[in-house]
Amino acid sequence: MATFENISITEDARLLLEKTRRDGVETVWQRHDAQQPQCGYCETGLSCRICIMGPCRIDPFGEGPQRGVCGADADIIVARNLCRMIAAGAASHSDHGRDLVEVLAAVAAGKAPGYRIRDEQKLKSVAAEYGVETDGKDTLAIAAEVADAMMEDYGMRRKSLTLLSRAPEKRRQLWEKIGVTPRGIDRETSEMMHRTHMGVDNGWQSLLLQGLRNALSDGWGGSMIATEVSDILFGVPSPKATTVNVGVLREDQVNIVVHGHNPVVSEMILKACESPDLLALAREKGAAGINLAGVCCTGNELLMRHGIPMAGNHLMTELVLSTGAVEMMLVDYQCIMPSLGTIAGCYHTRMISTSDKARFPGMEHREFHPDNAEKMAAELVREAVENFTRRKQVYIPVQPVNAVGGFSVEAIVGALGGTPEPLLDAIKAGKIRGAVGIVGCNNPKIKHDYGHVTLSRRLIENDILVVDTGCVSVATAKAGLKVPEAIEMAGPGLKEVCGALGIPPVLHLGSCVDNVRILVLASALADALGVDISDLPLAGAAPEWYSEKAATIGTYFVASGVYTVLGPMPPVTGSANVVGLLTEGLNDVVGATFAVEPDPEKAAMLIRRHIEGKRKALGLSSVEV
Ligand code: BF8
Ligand code: SF4
Repeated sequence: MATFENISITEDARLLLEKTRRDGVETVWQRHDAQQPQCGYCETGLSCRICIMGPCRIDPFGEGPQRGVCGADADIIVARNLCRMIAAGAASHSDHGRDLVEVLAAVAAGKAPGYRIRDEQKLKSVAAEYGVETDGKDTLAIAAEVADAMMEDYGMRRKSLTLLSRAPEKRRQLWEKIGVTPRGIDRETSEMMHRTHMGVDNGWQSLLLQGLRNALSDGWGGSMIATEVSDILFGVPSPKATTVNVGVLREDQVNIVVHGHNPVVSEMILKACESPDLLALAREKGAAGINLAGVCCTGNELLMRHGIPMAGNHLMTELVLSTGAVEMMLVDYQCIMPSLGTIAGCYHTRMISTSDKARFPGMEHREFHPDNAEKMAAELVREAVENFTRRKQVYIPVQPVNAVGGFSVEAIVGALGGTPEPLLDAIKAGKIRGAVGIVGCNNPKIKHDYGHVTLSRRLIENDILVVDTGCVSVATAKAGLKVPEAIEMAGPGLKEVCGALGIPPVLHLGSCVDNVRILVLASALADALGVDISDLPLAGAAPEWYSEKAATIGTYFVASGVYTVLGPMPPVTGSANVVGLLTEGLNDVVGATFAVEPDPEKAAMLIRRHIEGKRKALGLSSVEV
């Protein structure tokens, strides 16, 4: 077992890890150790269990079998495995988007008490994009039609997804030319699963092209709908001050933590936490108030829109429970370790699962639906308050750190004075060299938060603006990079620009579905310059990714023209052909590639070199890296 210093760069993680050892609580890092050595066939993508003539494996050293029972070779098996990862990631985000569309439809039908249209302006602008007439119509009628039109995007009624219209013209033409224009959101995932069935698509290139189309159906479809409908129902984010790390839990208050992804649950919990009756009950029970905090992406959703404090990212979720300070944790879906119920069982914490599609051991299941959510949230918050008196010893070992979140594209453009021009001018003048979206998870294979924070620091030092989402955004906030004063850590040009605007050099764009905000921003910059996204001095990075969703995000970034550097190696090294296509060949197909570099110092060099290369090609000043 590595020392705590080697496990995480953050003080709260280290101190709480010690506590878990004292308490005899097992964490993700111990389980990761217990899994060593992990299967080399799976790691290289060379195992296949798609059918039961197998399972099969290909010997990477050329001595053992080179074909599966059906005859599939290494290229086919590796491509199929990667494509199924992409399909699973696209399905996850897009299904989350579908749940929001259902809430929007229920609101329109008057069947979702407690929810409402919080941003009519956004509803109207999205309606216009969907060709829904708004003049003289009432809000709920517009909402019903928008929900309906979005549902069509999920199926097979369209030749291409509606929101593709946001992509630069050149990009859309390219997608059309190479045959990856996504049609129905569900259709592409379904077709991906079909093609990877035994005996269907056995061209590793054609499989991977469908992988691109499937990922695009998430980025410009399911995830984009998730973000847009969340903005309509809960408001377009604007800059908000907040606090982060485990120190956001309060010793003197009832602590409720929301975990998962869909704001449909967490927004209702927030509402209940503000109820005067429940606050009075909390005081009766001896608590000074009710403190709601988030972890992971549903936490990001609340942080972006309401400044709700953030207790931690993916690898912190077990440790947050070990404080003994959490009265209740509510989860919906995605990235919720099935260990959490067991860990909560060592403390007084009540664990509640809320989604009809996600059950967990050691949790009580209390299902949320649009029609009962408001009532259910009030009941559960009441029960959390009542649980306060069962609390035993509490260990909250750190003070929270300040951060600013809430940078939607609308907010960024607003901060720039209403157009992206000032940002472009700064890029043209070389004050800002370019911008990088750092996204994704934590992974016990990588020192917790080290990749995110190191890469962000190196980029801002070199005048590269960083925008981040998901678990990255928690890491950089904890490291103090998300306050306006963090410009002191930036290079002179970025410092000057961010200083003048009063914004941090690392901007929080939201949850993982909100990666689409990066696509929208990139499109706005490309349009303003009259070029394609792949011409811009931009890059993406996922320094600590673990999930299928992150694989999909990386793929839609690359398919949209954004060079993307991954930290952990995806399971593809068993096929030199697949590796070659992903890291070189795609340049000729979509004008961008993947790179893999686990060392964030080296990843920063790769990205800087890429950005300077793009600057040069645009005729802008460039430096040798
Ligand atoms: O969607 S960054 S660990 S919490 S997958 Fe999960 Fe990864 Fe975090 Fe959010 Ni995204
Ligand atoms: Fe083996 Fe082919 Fe079946 Fe995969 S699909 S398990 S390679 S027989």
